[in-house]
Amino acid sequence: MSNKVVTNTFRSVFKTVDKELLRWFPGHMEKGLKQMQNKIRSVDCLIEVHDARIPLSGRNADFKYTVSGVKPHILVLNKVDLIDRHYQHIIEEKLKNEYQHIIFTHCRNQDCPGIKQIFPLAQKLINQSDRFNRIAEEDYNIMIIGIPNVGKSSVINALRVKYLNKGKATSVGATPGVTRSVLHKIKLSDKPLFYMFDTPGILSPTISSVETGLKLTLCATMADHFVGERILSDYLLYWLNKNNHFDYVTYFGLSDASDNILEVLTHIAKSKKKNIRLRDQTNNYIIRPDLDGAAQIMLRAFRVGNLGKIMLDEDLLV
Ligand SMILES: Nc1nc2c(ncn2[C@@H]2O[C@H](COP(=O)(O)OP(=O)(O)OP(=O)(O)O)[C@@H](O)[C@H]2O)c(=O)[nH]1
Ligand SMILES: [Mg+2]
Repeated sequence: MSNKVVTNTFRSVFKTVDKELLRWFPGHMEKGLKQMQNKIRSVDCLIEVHDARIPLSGRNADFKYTVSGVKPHILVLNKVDLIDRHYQHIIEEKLKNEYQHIIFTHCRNQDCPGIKQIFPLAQKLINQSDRFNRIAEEDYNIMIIGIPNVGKSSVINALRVKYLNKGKATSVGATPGVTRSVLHKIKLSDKPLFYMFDTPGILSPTISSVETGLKLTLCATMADHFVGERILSDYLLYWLNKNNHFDYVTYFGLSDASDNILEVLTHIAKSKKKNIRLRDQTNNYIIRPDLDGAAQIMLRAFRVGNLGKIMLDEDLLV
């Protein structure tokens, strides 16, 4: 936390975003969902992966009706390295009526205790279940579901390294929509014979509010251009100020906190020497701060944790 004295008064609501943001369901998601539904009969356990920075926002509530319901179901809240540890217990309490089994993971850490818990818990739950139509089958299938870019493929790779001692079996990437081929079947263990299905990220066809959409985009579950990088960085600034997270002041070398995104982006552009050349009315070149480039720097800093450990749903937990 910054030790700067913060004297400003900040915005209490965020305005300016188009409601179009709330309608987002590209064709590949609809197709992916249908293929997941067709496969559900051959699944013994569902592992829903979500981003620990938004444990309440943007989980696809429709999974309850479309793929979930009768199979054992584990919620994995991934990227726990990016939130303050004390939130884990608060999140568990908040979600305990919806999910009986919640595990927090950090996929880039092979010693992560959460990664070690997933497979034993899945086996225990499957053994306790009657496996419905699959009682005679000797192989066990786990389906990994969730919205885009939360780390579904990373969870699969981490489990595979742990139990099969084999490297990456499925592609991982920083932008949403990396896994497109539906139901890529990946072996997890030989005895007993376990497979995992990787699936593409499926967002809700309608996102409940503009702020939920903005939080989802800040966590890179939707591409930035749906909102626009400047608006997104403005929402980030609004959220940080409103919730008293002022690490950004020190990180970017600002003299004080500010609620004015143009002021902040101009400062970032100047300090990082990000400029663009434009022509003025007399056709001469003029140099201006590259505000879009600065917005990208600000968003990246948030996403890798340089602006502090931030749990974007903290305002919903109180
Ligand atoms: N900080 C952090 N980043 C992670 C973690 N797990 C995954 N990532 C990163 O998150 C991004 C998305 O990971 P993927 O495993 O591709 O996510 P996915 O859910 O399979 O994404 P889609 O297939 O696009 O839906 C990548 O840049 C990963 O390196 C984690 O525990 N902590
Ligand atoms: Mg993937």
